[in-house]
Amino acid sequence: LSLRQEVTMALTLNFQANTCLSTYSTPRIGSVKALSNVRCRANIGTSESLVLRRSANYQPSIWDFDYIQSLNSKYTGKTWESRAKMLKESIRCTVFNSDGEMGFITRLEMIDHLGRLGVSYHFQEEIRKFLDSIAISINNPETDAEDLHVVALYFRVLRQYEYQISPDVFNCFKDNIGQFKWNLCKDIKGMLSLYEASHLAFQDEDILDEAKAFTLTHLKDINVPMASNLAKEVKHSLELPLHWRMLRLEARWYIEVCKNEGKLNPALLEFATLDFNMVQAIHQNDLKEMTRWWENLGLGSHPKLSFARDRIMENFLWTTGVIFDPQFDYCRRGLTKVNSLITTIDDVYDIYGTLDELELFTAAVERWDISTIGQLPDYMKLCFLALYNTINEMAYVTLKEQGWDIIRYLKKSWADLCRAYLIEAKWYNDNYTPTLEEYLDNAWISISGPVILVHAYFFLKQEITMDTLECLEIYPKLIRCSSMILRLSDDLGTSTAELERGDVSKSIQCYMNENGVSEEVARKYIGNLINDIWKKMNKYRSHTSLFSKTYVGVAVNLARMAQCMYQYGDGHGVPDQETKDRVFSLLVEPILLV
Ligand code: LA6
Ligand code: MN
Ligand code: MN
Ligand code: MN
Ligand code: MN
Repeated sequence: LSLRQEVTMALTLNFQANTCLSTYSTPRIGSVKALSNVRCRANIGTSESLVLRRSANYQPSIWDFDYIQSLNSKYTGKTWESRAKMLKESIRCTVFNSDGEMGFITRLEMIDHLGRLGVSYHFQEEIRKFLDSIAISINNPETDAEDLHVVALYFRVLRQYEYQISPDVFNCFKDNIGQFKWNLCKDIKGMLSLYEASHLAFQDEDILDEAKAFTLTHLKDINVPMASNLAKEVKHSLELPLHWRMLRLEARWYIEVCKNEGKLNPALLEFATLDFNMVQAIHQNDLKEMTRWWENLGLGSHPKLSFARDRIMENFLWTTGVIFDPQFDYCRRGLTKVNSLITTIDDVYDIYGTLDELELFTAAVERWDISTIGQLPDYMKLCFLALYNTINEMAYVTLKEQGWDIIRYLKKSWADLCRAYLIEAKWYNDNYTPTLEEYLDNAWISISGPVILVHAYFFLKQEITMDTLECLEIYPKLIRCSSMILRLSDDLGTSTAELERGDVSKSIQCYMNENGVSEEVARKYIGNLINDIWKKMNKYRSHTSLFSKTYVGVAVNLARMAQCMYQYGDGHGVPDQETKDRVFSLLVEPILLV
């Protein structure tokens, strides 16, 4: 043993014995063995001097490898496929047949139901055709322009599908002094629809801000007796509006609500249930393969990386929020790898690495040169080579299949991420609290949104153009907005624990420090900021011609997934609370077919 190794061992033992027994000793799900994962705070650095390193004391993965491999949905194969196909055709006939049997409003509502049930992706063409035909017809005699629910639904659905529609359609609900008419608040269904519609606002659409404030006030303290289903939907909306929700979780929730209430026709519910279960079976396959990849890579279990989060399940879960459609399995798998590398490397910068080491690592990523690896400490060699090999392999696939050499785009996104990480590490080291603006200028990059979204573009395997590459390289507004929502949501959910453990001041603390306000006030401010950024993103998603609808969907869904993951705290780092339930309902348990 070298002197250094001896010192390390002695220290490790000492710390294990005295100061830092892990608080976590959780059995893994599906496994009988309890893991006692002991972490140590002290270790030895690259120099001979003794380095005190922090520990996040993250708990180990709660998911057992063999358990994940044993997942085996029965919803695959010909029998289910042909049943689903039959149901789909019957729905197509009922909803979209051209003899106009189904009225305008019923059809509009049906399109909303299909979306919420998670099956509208089967009817994209039919939906477009119908919306094309109604996009100019709010004054159609068939429409009741006085019915708040109908107008709000019309507005929301058209905005969702990126049609042009002005919020002036709501003018008729105002009185002669420009306020929303008082008696509207008795119409709870209409108020709920207006509340949901208000989240599709662009900036400077004041009437929608007023609509949101108006409906929020009244929906919050409804004390008239309501049919229980409506009450349930109001509560659900107030927790998080539809437009901000992760699609798959919403689909499961809505299918179950409709079943309990006997709402919608049985064929539609059977189709939605079956489709959910069949998609889940596909996700299980992706998950199983990714878990094998992660186990093989060995970053999650390597003794030199025991400070880092081991979160393959959670990293995969993100991708089902970002893109769920069966055919995009390559994208889900690629993003799972990217997320896993990010999660490990983020812990290197935030927790374990010394400033000198972090400078070296950043330079290695910038140069993307394997010969720099010799200068890195062992734990960083592992991270660097895992990153380098994984990303190069992805670039190879694009080169092979599409003929584009994309290494420089991928590499740049990682270099930008590491530079942003390094800036935060220096701020922390200097005990410096930036202004909110200074912090956010860096933090939308350090949350890894740009890395995720640049890679996602290639993982979709759509046609690549030089224009798009040039745009991607400077991170278009769509990427910036999505990343910023990811950052702010993450700060709301994780910064309390981060500050306790020792980390750079996050948005909440920067704002508190800059304005001398309480945490509560700062949190509210950040919440409003998220709201503003959604408005910008709503605009860009309707106004980009460069990116496909699928890609725009990925960017918007990343923001939605962030709001889901951090809705109740740190859903990414803390695996055994809401996230565990969500994994079960999205990836493990099928919905009962009745
Ligand atoms: C969040 O951790 C984390 F690891 C992320 C990289 C968030 C989003 C990533 C995906 C999709 P943390 P920090 C895997 O809260 O240090 O530690 O930037 O991020 O606040
Ligand atoms: Mn580990
Ligand atoms: Mn972190
Ligand atoms: Mn970080
Ligand atoms: Mn965080």
